[in-house]
Amino acid sequence: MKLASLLKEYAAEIGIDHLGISHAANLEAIAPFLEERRDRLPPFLPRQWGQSPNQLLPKARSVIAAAIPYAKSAPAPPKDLHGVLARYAWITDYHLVLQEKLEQLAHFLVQEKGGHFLLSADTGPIIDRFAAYNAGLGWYGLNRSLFVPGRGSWVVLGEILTDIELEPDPLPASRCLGCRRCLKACPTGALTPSGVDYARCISYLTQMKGMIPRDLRPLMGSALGGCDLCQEVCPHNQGVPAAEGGILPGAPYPILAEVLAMDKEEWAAGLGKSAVGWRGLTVFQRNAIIALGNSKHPEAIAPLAKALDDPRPLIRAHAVWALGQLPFPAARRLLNSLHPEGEDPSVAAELTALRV
Ligand code: B12
Ligand code: SF4
Ligand code: SF4
Repeated sequence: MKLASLLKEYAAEIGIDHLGISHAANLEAIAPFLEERRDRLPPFLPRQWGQSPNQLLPKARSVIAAAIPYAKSAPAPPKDLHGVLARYAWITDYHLVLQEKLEQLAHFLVQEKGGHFLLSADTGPIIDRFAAYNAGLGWYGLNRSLFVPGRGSWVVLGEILTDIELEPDPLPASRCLGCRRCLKACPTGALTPSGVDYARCISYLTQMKGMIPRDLRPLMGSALGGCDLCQEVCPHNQGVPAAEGGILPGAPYPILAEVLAMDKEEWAAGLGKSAVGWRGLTVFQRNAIIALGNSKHPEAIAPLAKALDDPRPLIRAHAVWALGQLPFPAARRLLNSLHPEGEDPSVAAELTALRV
């Protein structure tokens, strides 16, 4: 049996049902596209990101791409004021699972053939969707997601670059219907036919540090970590079978008041284990405050009043904004009792913005 077939057989044994192979040189085709939009890429990409395969690994020959499904059906939401997590954050951080499986695959190849390897998944230098597309795993949707037959876009991606020559898989045909449901579902206008403007994408906003731009906060709804809106509406994502494994306690609808009362230990033992955990509790609590403001609900006043006494200016500043969203005299009275003088500049700016 050919090495590529043996590898796929082994992959299925360790739970990777979607594995594809391409010539490493195929990745070069993305270079002009990236060059054209260098100044519009998100700030957190690694230094070597998008480099040519031969710069990443001498004599690179093949890319082995893997897709791991994570679809889950949503339970009923709780009655208390709650936020929403994107599906990839309902489970333990997928990076750990991918890394382990890619290491197993590389180990298998070392035993069969030797060779050199570079493993990459999300935080690595390879553009995962393009690698998966070239390896025949699936097609690009208009929402820029990579869709795998039978799994929709509810898959995470990772790959191995190697100097071993392996038989490539054929390119997939696109099954995107061009129905534009994904474009219409995007609340911020981040998604257009020419791509995703990361700076307006709710997924990015929930992960960025610091102050969220004021005009975008109302558009975030109750998003606490990630955004699935342009995937949820896609016909290819309906009726996808649930992947193995349970969901983390607190997911997918964390209670907002509980999020604000959480300490670092509770975070680390629970939702901090998910793929949105890397940004830390403060960013997550900032998002919960925005969700409380967007709820326009009287029960949001009490947790927000407490947040006004928080030692972290980021939390106080967003709490001022969130209280300003609540159309109740009690919220107005609280805000009127505050003064910009002597406050952190970020908090003072929010108070001033309310009063002009
Ligand atoms: C930066 C980043 C983000 C940024 C920017 C997203 C973006 N679209 O650029 C932010 C934080 C907003 C983000 C959000 C999300 N992300 Co993200 N993200 C990445 C990261 C690190 C790089 C993505 C990237 O390449 N951006 C650069 C630009 C250039 O990409 P693009 O505009 O989409 O361009 C693509 C196409 O135009 C196409 N293309 C261009 N020319 C050509 C030519 C041909 C012939 C073809 C076929 C294609 C093609 O290729 C380009 C590269 O893929 C990857 C991991 C990685 N290392 O690759 C994960 C990754 C793309 N993210 C992932 C996920 C799950 C998400 C979210 C769904 C998370 C969530 N639920 O909130 C959202 C989805 C938002 C969306 N609609 O894309 C998964 C995607 C899995 C999948 N099935 O597609 C990845 C692959 C992580 C992983 N390892 O699984 N993400
Ligand atoms: S993830 Fe959300 S905000 Fe980002 S492009 Fe999709 S729908 Fe728009
Ligand atoms: S919603 Fe329609 S246009 Fe968007 S990715 Fe899915 S099939 Fe394509």
